[in-house]
Amino acid sequence: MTTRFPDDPIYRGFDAPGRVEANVFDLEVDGRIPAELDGTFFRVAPVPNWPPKLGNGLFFDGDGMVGAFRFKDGHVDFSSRYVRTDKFVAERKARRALFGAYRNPFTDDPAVAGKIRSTANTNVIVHHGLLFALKEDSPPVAMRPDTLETIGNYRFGGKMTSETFTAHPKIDPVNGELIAFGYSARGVATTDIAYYVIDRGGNVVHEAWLNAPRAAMVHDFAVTENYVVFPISSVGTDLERLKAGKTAFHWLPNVEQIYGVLPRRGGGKDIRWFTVPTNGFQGHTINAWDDGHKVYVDMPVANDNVFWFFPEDSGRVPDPKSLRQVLTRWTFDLSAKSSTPKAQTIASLMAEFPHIDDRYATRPYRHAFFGIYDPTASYDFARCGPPPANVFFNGLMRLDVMTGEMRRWLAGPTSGIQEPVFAPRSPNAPEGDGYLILLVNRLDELRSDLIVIDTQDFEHGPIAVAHLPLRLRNGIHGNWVPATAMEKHSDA
Ligand code: V55
Ligand code: FE
Repeated sequence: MTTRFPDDPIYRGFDAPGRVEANVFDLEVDGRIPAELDGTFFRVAPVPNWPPKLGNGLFFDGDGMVGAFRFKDGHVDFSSRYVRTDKFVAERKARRALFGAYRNPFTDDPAVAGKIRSTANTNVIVHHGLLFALKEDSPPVAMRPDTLETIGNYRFGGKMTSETFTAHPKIDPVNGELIAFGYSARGVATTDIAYYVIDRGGNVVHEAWLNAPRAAMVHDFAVTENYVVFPISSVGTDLERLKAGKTAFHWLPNVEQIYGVLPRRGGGKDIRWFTVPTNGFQGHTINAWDDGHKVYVDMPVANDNVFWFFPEDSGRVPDPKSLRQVLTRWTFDLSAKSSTPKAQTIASLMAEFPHIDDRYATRPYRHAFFGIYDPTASYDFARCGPPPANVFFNGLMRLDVMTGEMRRWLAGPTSGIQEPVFAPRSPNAPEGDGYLILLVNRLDELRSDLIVIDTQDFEHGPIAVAHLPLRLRNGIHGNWVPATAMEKHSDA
């Protein structure tokens, strides 16, 4: 059995699967790591352990490798571990891939039939003292935040019966609640959505079941003080295509955008569906809030299918140059009869991986941070070769959503960036006053650096560069977790 990955750009260059689990104590630093940063930047990347069972795979299907950067007293220590998912354990024993195509259990080896398929590769959060590695097709996988040791599949004391749990739950900064949902909650391609509110101690305190108008990907959602909003995407799925061994998802070219608005403690019958006649590709929620009657949701919406690896049935994928994205503010007016939300443009550009000052999550806010792709920025093809096929962002943006003011920083002609997270300067610092922490891909050296940017001196670039002696493949999501949020839990 060969262990060579296919000759496919998704497994080449910067995004070759590194598969290294590491401990690097006290990274070498140029500049100054702020001494007041006391906490951990957790992030997760898909890093496939095995060549794909069917000969080809997707970036989204790699095994989750969690990285932790611990900041303390002006120093930063790094460690990384694969999440020991059921998939990881079974495949390591077999020394080959047993799970088949992305999100398609019909393509699996019979030896793993019925097993939880989580790759745990999409996001990592800390709640009630546990670290959760998340994949939207499965329950969370709990880990110990201090050692990155895997505890196992987690169902909140058995109270979460959904088969799935989003990679984008939200934490209410006021009461510590974890607000979450699972789609395809009663199995692949079902329209069931399970909705959960989990208190700060990890207890399920509210549950509702909804029936979505179509079976489609629901990657992110929005939470306010009093409401939640589910964008039901135009990336559809169905059982027939799964059984036929086609890609699990495909772009639905001629459909409406759908958004479901539910009171935060509402039941299934309380959902109100809104539609937008023009199709769109919904990106990540920036933030959301409400004033009692109106619910506001800020998010990027693109004019066409961003997921080129899930083409529409005709085979068409848009030319990347034809993709246009608008940072949109939706207003859902619950006191009006109209079932179409109002759309306002905050800014028009390719900006994604939004992070805000989490102390303002679910409430009115002003500052947001993004990765951007600036097509006019210079790129050193001679030294770097083609940019990574999976993800390529070449700069950062700080956006004031009140005034529309944008400040940018470009990573330079030999670098790409990964998702930035925000850490406040101090617990009582004003909104957005603090640091951005992120990985920079050195595409010429095939090596990673961790950088820290002061948000008050944004265009200046890094105040600290922590050098890693290895390459960390493009990741998906991560979070800054202050040391105070890491208190021990009885399960851990
Ligand atoms: C996304 C990522 C995923 C996935 C579904 O960015 C959606 C969106 C890393 O895996 O499985
Ligand atoms: Fe995401």
